[in-house]
Amino acid sequence: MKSRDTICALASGPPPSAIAIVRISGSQVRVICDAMLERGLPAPRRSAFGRFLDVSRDTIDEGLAVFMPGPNSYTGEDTAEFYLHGGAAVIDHALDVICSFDGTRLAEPGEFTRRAFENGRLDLVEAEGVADLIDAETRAQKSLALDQLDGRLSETYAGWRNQLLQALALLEVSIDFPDEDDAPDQTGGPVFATLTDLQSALQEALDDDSVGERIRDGFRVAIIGPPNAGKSSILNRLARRDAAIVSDIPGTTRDVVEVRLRIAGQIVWVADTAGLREAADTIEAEGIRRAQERAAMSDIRIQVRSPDTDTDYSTAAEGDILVFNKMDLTADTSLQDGVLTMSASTGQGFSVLEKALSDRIHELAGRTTAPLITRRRHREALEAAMFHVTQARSGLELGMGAELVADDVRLASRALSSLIGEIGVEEVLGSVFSNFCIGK
Ligand SMILES: Nc1nc2c(ncn2[C@@H]2O[C@H](COP(=O)(O)OP(=O)(O)OP(=O)(O)O)[C@@H](O)[C@H]2O)c(=O)[nH]1
Ligand SMILES: [Mg+2]
Repeated sequence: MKSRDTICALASGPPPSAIAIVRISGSQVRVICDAMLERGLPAPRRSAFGRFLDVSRDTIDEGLAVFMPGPNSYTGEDTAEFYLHGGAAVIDHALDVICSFDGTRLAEPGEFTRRAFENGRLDLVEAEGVADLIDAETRAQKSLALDQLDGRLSETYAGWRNQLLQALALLEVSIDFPDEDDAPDQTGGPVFATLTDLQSALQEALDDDSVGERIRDGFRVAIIGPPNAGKSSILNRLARRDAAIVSDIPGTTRDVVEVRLRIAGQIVWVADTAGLREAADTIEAEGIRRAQERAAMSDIRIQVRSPDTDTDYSTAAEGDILVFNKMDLTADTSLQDGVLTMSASTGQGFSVLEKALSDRIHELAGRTTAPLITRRRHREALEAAMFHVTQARSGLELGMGAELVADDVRLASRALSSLIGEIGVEEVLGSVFSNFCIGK
C-alpha cells in the first residue's frame, strides 16, 4: 500500500547549499538508520555525528543524524533527518541508497504533512498554515500563517462546531420528548440563543473585506482613466522598470499589464489597463472590457487624468485615489479637492501618490476582525455554515419542528467539520497537499 511506504526527500533548498537535510518517514526508518549510519541507530532525539555508508560500505558523506520515533514526531511515524554536505552528488547518493530499501520511495509534494494530518498531528487548517508559512514572503503573511499553524483558527472553527453539536443534542431531546415544557426549540430557549450568537460570529468573520485572503494572495490595485493620461508611465514609475509600453498614441495599452510589488509590507498586484473611451476596434473593446473588470475586482483604483484628457472624476468611487498627471504641462491646477497632482515624466509629486497608496494599503490590511479567513475554501465553508445557521434560526422563529431545524444545524456543523478536515475531505486533500513543496 502506497501510504504504508517509507518516504524520503531532500527537505532543504536545492543544491549546492552548505548543508542538505534529507528526511525519512515510515516503518523502515530504524532499519535504514541501522544500515546506513556507521554507528547504527542514534538515541531518540539526539544528534549523532558519524559516517553515512552505502550498501557496499562505501562512504556517502559524514554528518549528523537525528532519529525521532513515532508517534511523537512531525508525521506521527518513525522519522529521521540526515544533515549532509549540500552537494548534488552527496544528496543523490544518499537518496539512491535510502530508496533501495524495501518499500521506500521518494515522497510526493506535501506527503510528510499529509501523513501528519492523517495521523492526527495537524488538522487541515493547520496543515494549510504550514504551506502558507513556507510560502510567506511578508511579515504579515508569516504571522497570518503562524496563527493558522498554531491552531488558533482551528480552535475558533472547532468551537463553533461544538456549539452547534450541543444545540443539536438539545434539539434531539425535543424530537424525542416533544411534549415537554420549556422545550429547547423555542425562540426564548438555549438553541435560539446559540444560533443567534453563531450567526453574528460567522457574519463578523465573513464581513472581513477579504483582508486575510488579500494578505495571503496580495492586494489588487488598478490604474484606470482615459487614453494617454499617463497610466502606463505611472505603472512604470511604481515598478521602477519599463513594465508597460509608453507612447504618445492614445490606445497604446490594450491588455492588462500587471506587476507584483511590495508596498506597506504587503504583496500588491498593480495593474495598468487600457484607456477608457469609445473603442476603435474589437481588440480595443476587449481591452476596455478587461480594464473595467480588473477595476471592479480591485481593492484600490488609481484614477488618472491629465491636461490632454477630460478632468472628470465623476465615475470614481469612494476610496479611489484621484491623480492629475502631466502637471509639468500646465499651470492650471484648479482641480477638485483631494486630487493629487504629479508628473510621471519628471517625478514631481510621485512620492505623494506612493504615500497615498501605501497609507490606503496599510489601512485595508489593518481592518482585522478575528478570525481572518485566508482561503476561498474557508470562506465557502463558513458561508455554508452561515446559510444553515440562518435557516435553522428562522425555522425556530417560524415555529417549524425540531426535526427540520435539526437538519440545518447538522448541515452547518458538517460544513465546519469539513473545514477543519474531519469529514468528507478526500477530494480537498489532493488539492491542498499538491501545493506543498517536496520534503514538507
Ligand atoms: N509631459 C508629460 N508627458 C507624460 C507624462 N506622463 C506620461 N506622458 C506622456 O504621455 C504619453 C502617454 O503616456 P502613457 O503612459 O502611454 O499613457 P496611457 O494612459 O498608458 O495611455 P494608453 O495606454 O493609450 O491608455 C506618452 O508620450 C508619455 O511619455 C507626464 O507626466 N508629463
Ligand atoms: Mg498605457
